Amino acid sequence: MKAIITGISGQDGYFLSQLLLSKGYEVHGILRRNSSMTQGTLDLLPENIRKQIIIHYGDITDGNFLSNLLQKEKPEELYHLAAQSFVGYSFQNALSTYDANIGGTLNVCNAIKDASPDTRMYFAATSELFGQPKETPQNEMTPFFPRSPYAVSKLAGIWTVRTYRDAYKLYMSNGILFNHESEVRGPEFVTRKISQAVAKIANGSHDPIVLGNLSAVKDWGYAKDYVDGMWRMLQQDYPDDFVLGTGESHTVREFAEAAFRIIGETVEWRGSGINEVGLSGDGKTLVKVSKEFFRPLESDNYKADYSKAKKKLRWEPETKFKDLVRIMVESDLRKLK
Ligand code: F7E
Repeated sequence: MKAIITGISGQDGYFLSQLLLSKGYEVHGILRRNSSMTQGTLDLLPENIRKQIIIHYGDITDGNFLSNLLQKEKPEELYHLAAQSFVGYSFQNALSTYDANIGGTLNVCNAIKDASPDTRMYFAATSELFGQPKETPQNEMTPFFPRSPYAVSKLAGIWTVRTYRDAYKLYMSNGILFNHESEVRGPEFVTRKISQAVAKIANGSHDPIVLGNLSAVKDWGYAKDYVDGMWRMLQQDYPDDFVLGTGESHTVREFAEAAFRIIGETVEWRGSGINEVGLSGDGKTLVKVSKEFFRPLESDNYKADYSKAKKKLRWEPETKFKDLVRIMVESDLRKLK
């Protein structure tokens, strides 16, 4: 079996490439060349794994590149993970988010249609499509109501995939994934920002973590569990759309509390809104709030109903919230040793 992963240098590419290699796949990845030649999470893979991955340098915004690649490789599976995936940044640069996330997805769909119609495609959709959801928990039938340029781009993406699936009878499945995190998560996302800062504080730093909306409610799972769900989506008789999540909700405040608990600190919250602070038992400021990290619109109150995936894919998340936080903080503590 051969699979191509777009976005292989991101968090999910890190776990998915290892999963597919362990199943005996030939794994190909698309990587954008950059001047510093950094390779994202590929650099974090053990050498013996990394050298098994066949890299193609190119960009998903280049339709010809994708068509030529699919014409040549004709993979059984393609996992389209590449995206501008940081919601906060999408407010500052909507156009580049649309170019990568809408244009890129359209290019992948066209390349499959024209050059390799037997390729099964997974598209990384997102719980952000629900915006500020009208019902709890959210499942595949919950109405979409995007509240960021990122979510708007993914709305176009999911509907492009659905349209190509129906119009050209292609095997294309959408994964509506809730937040999934890990020890290789980018530091701009709140969970890794917290785990890195907590590890630094444990090592003597006096810098508090400066965060935005502490009350945002998300459904956080472990990315390693979710890539298994992606793979399962492509092993079905028919393409379909699936929600993956944990069914458990937590606030950013609770994530911070759980992370500090790993290093033996209990956070006491004082004040509210922009003036809220998290203090340690001996009165040290551990957490502060700044307007800088608030978004023009928030999208939260998330809680996944993943019963369809459980029934049809036999998928369930294995890692509990507390264990996820522990994995992340302990990994960042090890990095500082
Ligand atoms: O924010 C709040 C922020 O940036 C989580 C992406 O993978 O998951 C991810 O999107 C929450 C938000 O992830 C800070 O307002 C508070 O409510 O970690 P995040 P995200 O926006 O949920 C979805 C499913 C995706 O599809 C995306 O691609 O945390 N928050 N204080 C903060 N967020 C950040 N980044 N930094 C803060 O200081």
